[in-house]
Amino acid sequence: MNAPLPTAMLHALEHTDLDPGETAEWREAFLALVAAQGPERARHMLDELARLARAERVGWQPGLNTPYVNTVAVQDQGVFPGDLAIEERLGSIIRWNALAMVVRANQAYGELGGHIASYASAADLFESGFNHFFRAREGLGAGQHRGDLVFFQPHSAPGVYARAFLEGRLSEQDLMHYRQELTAPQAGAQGLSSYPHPWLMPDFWQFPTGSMGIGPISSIYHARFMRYLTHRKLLDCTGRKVWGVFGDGEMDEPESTSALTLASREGLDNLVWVVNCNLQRLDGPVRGNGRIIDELERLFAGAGWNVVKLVWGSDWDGLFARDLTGALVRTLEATVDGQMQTFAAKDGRFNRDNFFGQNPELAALAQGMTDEQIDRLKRGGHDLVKIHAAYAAAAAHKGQPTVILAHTKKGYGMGQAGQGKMTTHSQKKLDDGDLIEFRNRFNLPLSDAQATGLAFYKPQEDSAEMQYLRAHRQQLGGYLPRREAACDALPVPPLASYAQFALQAAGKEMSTTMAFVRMLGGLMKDAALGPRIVPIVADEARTFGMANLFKQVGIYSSVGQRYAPEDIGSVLAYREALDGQILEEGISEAGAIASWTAAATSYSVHGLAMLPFYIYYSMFGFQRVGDAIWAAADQRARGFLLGATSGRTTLGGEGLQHQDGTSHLVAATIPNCKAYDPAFAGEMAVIVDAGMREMVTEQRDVFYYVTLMNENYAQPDLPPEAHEGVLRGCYLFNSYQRSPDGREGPISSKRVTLLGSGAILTEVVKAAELLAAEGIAATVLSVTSWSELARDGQACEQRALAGDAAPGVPWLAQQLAGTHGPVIAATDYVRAVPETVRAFVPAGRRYLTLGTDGFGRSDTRAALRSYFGVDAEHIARVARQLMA
Ligand SMILES: Cc1ncc(C[n+]2csc(CCOP(=O)(O)OP(=O)(O)O)c2C)c(N)n1
Ligand SMILES: [Mg+2]
Repeated sequence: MNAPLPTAMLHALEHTDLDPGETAEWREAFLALVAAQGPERARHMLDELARLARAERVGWQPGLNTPYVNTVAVQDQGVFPGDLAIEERLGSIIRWNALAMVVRANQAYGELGGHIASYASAADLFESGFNHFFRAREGLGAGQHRGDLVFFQPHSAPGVYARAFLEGRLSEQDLMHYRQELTAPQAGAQGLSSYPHPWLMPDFWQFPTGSMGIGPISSIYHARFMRYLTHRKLLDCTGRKVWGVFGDGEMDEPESTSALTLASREGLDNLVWVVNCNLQRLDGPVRGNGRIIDELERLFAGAGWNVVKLVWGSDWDGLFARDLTGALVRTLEATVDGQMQTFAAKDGRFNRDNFFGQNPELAALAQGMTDEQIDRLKRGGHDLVKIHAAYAAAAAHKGQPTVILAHTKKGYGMGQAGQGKMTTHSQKKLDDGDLIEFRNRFNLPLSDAQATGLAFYKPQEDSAEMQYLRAHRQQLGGYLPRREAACDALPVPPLASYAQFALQAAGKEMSTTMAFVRMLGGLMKDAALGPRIVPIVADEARTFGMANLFKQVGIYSSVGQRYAPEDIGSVLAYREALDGQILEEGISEAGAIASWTAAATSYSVHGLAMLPFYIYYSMFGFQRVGDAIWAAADQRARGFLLGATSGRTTLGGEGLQHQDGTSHLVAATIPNCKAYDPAFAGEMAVIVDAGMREMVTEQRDVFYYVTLMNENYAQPDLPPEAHEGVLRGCYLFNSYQRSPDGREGPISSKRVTLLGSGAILTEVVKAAELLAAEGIAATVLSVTSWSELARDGQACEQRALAGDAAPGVPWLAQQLAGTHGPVIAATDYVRAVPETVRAFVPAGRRYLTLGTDGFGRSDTRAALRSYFGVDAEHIARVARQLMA
């Protein structure tokens, strides 16, 4: 969608030319064609020439870069629909309050931190969106807009607070408690979180972006999930957009760019990214020796995105128009970002001498301008008119996602104190002179005393500014960001209706993975809940025996299935469909978890509760994408993560990089994650049932992590009285005692208690049988969740410390109360997992943990369990030693 460039710019792009005369003839012919027959014919001719060039193998490749100028040509800009003067005044006020908020916090407490320079560069990009594009949710009723999704650059949060202050959504007291969430309530204020954190500000922030890279990938999968909802006819999301403002430095995160081709492949024209190209990151230039805008243009264009470059402000239009020799474009194209940053950091005089002074043509261009005017030449991302034109082009673009590459200055307007300075990212102190200069720079109606005193400024309610701000937000559906949680509560079918086979397994052999997949198949048939289930896999459905679901519910594809699958006649046929239910994400755990997050937060983002089950190799979860799970927790996700083929010895031959011995350790560190390691299908069924109720019926902001095994073994019945224990973390599984002659005998004086979880519970049971045969009575507790046991124990402890007269007895202690002897705990995870409950083992009882510390390796399960010391033999030996 590149607009024609003035002829002069074409001159600028000339290469070394062996026959300029001939070149001129070709050029004239082409220009004549454009003039006479228009761009369509010209494009046709170029296509034809390109085809010929390829056929003749001349080795020509089309470049992906366009000239270093705005994509939207001046003549295509359209009329700016706002009041520029008012918007600029509003922008200045918001800039000021954002700055004042950060400087104040740091004057009071130097340790609080915060950022000024990022928002200073992004302010106009945000404000254009707020005034003209970002739609808020009107409501959940028919015909009401459910709102755009807006991802904000995290360290620009002060600007979003400053706007909410003008909107009357935050008070001056709130602004004074930026980054002071604990102290704020004492002053009757709301603390403002450092970055967008829905966990900390659940009525405000929707999307956590504080960890670079997670916002970008998340925005793509949210946009795709909206398509999924629409195609499955669950919710019509047409007309809603996902906007994301991200940093140019942030684009270096692998997550940022890893799903670009998914966005274009899916034709996500509901997605617009604005990359704030202030040319700097924290330490220095993003690409000092190159140009980040060029690099990103090639990357995004190559990935199939619509690229809109927003490089220069309106006051450059005249310069380009007067530049008949192309010197300006040529010079800009020869200027690397490190140098551009220096130009940003210096004054008008310096720029006249060192930029425009580079050659006589440029010097002539600058002749009519004062140093002040040169200093104020705006980059595209600071010009509200140009920004509006770029956003409008992006919003109207069909068939592709759009990225707007917005050229800005980091620390814009911070003058000597920070604009374009290497250290500007962390600048949060401004002296009186700097503050006065900033006030002057943005014409703020503040006295010297108010400026140096960092007074917040809010125009009168009846002022033109406030009326403008309110009217524009009203037109766009209300204020934003605003997180909501209202959604429909979903009924969960009775457990027996889909899991009877697991509860009364009667010794049938199966793995917990098989049981889970069978249950999932049953649940998806439930008329109410079924359609809301979102099964997600990262190219491992066959590994987990889920291929039957392909045919049953289909794999989501935005284009249906355009081929006859090889296995078309089979009951397991690979069926893709527009209304397919399974999200098959391919080999991208980062993508799959982003997808899961989109589904798991649908209740809030769309007002429609969905229930995702993402099943994956447990090793590639918390270890591989732990930070993304942490962000999902922040976003108050509700759904199931199923860590399949779990355990360090149970996966068998797969070895060091596949065998997970730690995921439960990490899961335990996430406050709203409930993690379970059930041994049996019945336990798993009870956990899934409770989880569904808690999340979609009671609507609590928790998510469940359940590990599943691929080992087949006999599945016992689960008695109803065990259900509570399963959910609380452990229950009495069985007691084993025999007299030496092999008959059931009286209680031996030698007694031991064994705790086991997951696949190792079967080893524990075998150990108990071995011990019983030797006259040592063994009681076995099945531990379904170490972390729930630990949390419960800690809660009792906390209550006791707080002076509660009835703090309660930890569940583990209660369960151990009727048992005897030393306690031995064994798991397929590192010892640190069972160590987390040590404090809640009754006093005087020896507690010994067995686990799988060290690197995994390949061998049979038996050999691995022997090696790590978690097999029945080893457990029994340890018990004997403790008896002796
Ligand atoms: C995963 C991650 N790594 C590092 C950081 C620390 N960090 C915060 S902002 C920033 C620089 C951001 O630069 P850029 O994306 O260009 O944004 P700008 O401030 O320049 O607008 C860094 C390194 C982070 N927040 N997340
Ligand atoms: Mg940057």
